[in-house]
Amino acid sequence: MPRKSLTLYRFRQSGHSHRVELFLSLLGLPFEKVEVELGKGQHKTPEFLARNPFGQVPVLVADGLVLADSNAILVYLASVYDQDRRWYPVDPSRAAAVQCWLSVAAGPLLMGPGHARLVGIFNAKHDLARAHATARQLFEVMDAHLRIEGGFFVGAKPTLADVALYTYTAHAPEGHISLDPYPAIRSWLQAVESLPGFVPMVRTESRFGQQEGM
Ligand SMILES: N[C@@H](CCC(=O)N[C@@H](CS)C(=O)NCC(=O)O)C(=O)O
Repeated sequence: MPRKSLTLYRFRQSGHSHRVELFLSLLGLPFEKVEVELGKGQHKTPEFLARNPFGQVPVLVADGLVLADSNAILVYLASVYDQDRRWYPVDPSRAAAVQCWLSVAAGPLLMGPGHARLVGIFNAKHDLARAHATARQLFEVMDAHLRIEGGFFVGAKPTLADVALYTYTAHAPEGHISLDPYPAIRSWLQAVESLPGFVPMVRTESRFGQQEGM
């Protein structure tokens, strides 16, 4: 297995950053963390924009190779370090199923629970009602899928789908979204949290406070 020097540019409250940090940890890969202070605009400096013109975290530098976009980074890490391809299956139908959930993580998971959380913790100007409606629709689909599929999103073992979906689902209560109505999602969160190498993302105080069942 190639041993590269890995540097992760991240922000501690960024779920996209945590997604990558979680996978590095699940793979048992040592890496250096560089905190990018979004509040101070460090992601919009010429130096950072040279690494990612979108001015967003995370960015991973692997032996000089600069990679942006959390899901692209997950695919890269799985392709290089998981020789058995357990996390990103070679089988076309399973690979497509994983890719489908990566798209969900970049779409409704961000627009729903992700945006609601930004309202809760940073008072962001997103439409909260719309974010809540998106989250409700998404979590109903995810919960129903998990009831049929069993333990994880694509089969009985964890894949990149679970890594990509974990953080913004687990932190949905920070956006005033209860996970109480979704028992299959709650069991799945526990299953991810039980994986060897699991690391949590820091909980952030939300303007909605902590409520029962959240
Ligand atoms: N598609 C990107 C989205 C990354 C993203 O939205 N990062 C946020 C932090 S969670 C960010 O850097 N926001 C600052 C900005 O967009 O200016 C990914 O998956 O990495």
